Amino acid sequence: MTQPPDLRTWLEDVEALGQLQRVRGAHWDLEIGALTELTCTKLATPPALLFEDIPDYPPGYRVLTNLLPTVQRLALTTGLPTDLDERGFIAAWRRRLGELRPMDPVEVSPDEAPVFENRFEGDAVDLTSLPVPRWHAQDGGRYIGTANLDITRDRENGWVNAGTYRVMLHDPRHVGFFISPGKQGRVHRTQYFDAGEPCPVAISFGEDPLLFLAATIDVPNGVSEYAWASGVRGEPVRVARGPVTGLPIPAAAEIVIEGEALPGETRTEGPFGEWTGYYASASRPEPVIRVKALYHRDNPILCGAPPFKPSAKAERFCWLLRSAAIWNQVEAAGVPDVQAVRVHPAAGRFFVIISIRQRYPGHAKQAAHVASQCRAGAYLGRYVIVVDEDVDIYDTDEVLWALATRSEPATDIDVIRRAWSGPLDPVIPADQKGFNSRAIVDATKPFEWKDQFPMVSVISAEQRAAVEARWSQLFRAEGRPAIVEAPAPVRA
Ligand SMILES: Cc1cc2nc3c(=O)[nH]c(=O)nc-3n(C[C@H](O)[C@H](O)[C@H](O)COP(=O)(O)O)c2cc1C
Ligand SMILES: [Mn+2]
Repeated sequence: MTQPPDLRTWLEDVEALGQLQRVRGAHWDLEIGALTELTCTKLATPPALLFEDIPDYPPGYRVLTNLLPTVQRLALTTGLPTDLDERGFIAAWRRRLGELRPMDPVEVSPDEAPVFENRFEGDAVDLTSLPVPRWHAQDGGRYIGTANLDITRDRENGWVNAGTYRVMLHDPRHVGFFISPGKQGRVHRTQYFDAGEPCPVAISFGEDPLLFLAATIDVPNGVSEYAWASGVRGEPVRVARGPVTGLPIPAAAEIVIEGEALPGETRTEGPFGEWTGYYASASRPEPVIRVKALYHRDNPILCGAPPFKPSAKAERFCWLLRSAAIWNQVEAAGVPDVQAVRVHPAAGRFFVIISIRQRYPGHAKQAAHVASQCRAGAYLGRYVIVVDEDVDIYDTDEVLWALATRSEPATDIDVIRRAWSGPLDPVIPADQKGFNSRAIVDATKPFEWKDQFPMVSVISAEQRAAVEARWSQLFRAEGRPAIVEAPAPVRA
């Protein structure tokens, strides 16, 4: 029987792709974080980094970072062909999302669950036994959870959510977790706290990257990320029942904790270098988890996805997946003729571009407002730019050209006020966080006179091909002759 997919089978596949880099001897205190940021930023194809022999820890205890910054690894993880480029991936993923049918995970017995290879309960729990990195220099502590699943259950109807919400180490048996208002795990936690009850939580810190990916994007309300990931794979994910909370945990997770958060019990969380490129949420009192049990595989691998400024590309997978999700949701809302959607990689959620073929008055406005407020686009957005179909939205220069020449600020910018933001928004002052505003910019040709809009002056594809062929000497990168002459006419 082939081995069920987990992080270790994924690593074998990534190694076969030639995208795994082992690193020995890097320190958990800032060095692993710095190597992660710099490889992501500087290398065209950042490899997954598997840190071994981490000082102060047993040699087999490892940290894995840079899981998904390449389209190939994203395709591998989602079961799509690995030769797709960015556009091809978005198109293929959009189709997969459209067809996706969630499927129940399968529960396996504890002895079939490698996560229980090592078990610690009560006083025996020591989270400092794991090589938890300090990722960025100004972080308020060591963050064990950056590529994790925070697993909770709806107190009223029992559905299970798994979201990636960061987890900070307070001491060997306590962690803090930060969930932005509005996220599904936050709603679950609040249900227990409102009832004056402890909220049971299980957290996995190293798992099949398909589960991690599911936990970072907007799986619909009421749908468990386990069911969603099972649907993506077309095969049920294997879960085991957590002995303390009864919550399902990934059976082959590398590291899992179980515990509870008590209403009213908080400790200072943060600051933490966030995906916006800032420490915007600073530090605040946040709920604490009293950890009652720790399980891990032999030679566990702690996964890390520390965020950096968006241009570092560490969260590129999020922008690609989100582009496809917004596109599908705009179409599902009934907006026709959407040509493309792009969450811009330099700014992430803050900057969304959408191109349409205008069919009727108001079409552009409709597309942009829906893109700004659909589930995948609503949280922490800022600008939505809508352009015509002749503008290539993968070329930022083209987008800025359209913005500069087809929008008239006095009439083409709408502002939506009091939209869904949160503590991470850098430009909102600390005492006003929660809401922000959105600019919806219509950079399409005005519908009423679009057919009379000034003609675009650009060489046609036919003329360009003909001229480039006839004058090929002139377009050589190197070795251009001193004088380029028209070639002799071809005689019949
Ligand atoms: C690497 C990474 C770290 C994240 N950390 C947090 C976090 O600390 N808190 C938070 O509220 N959302 C965080 N997010 C965003 C959520 O994971 C995302 O909004 C997800 O959809 C939440 O799950 P939910 O839809 O089940 O609420 C993070 C995303 C990524 C990719
Ligand atoms: Mn969810």
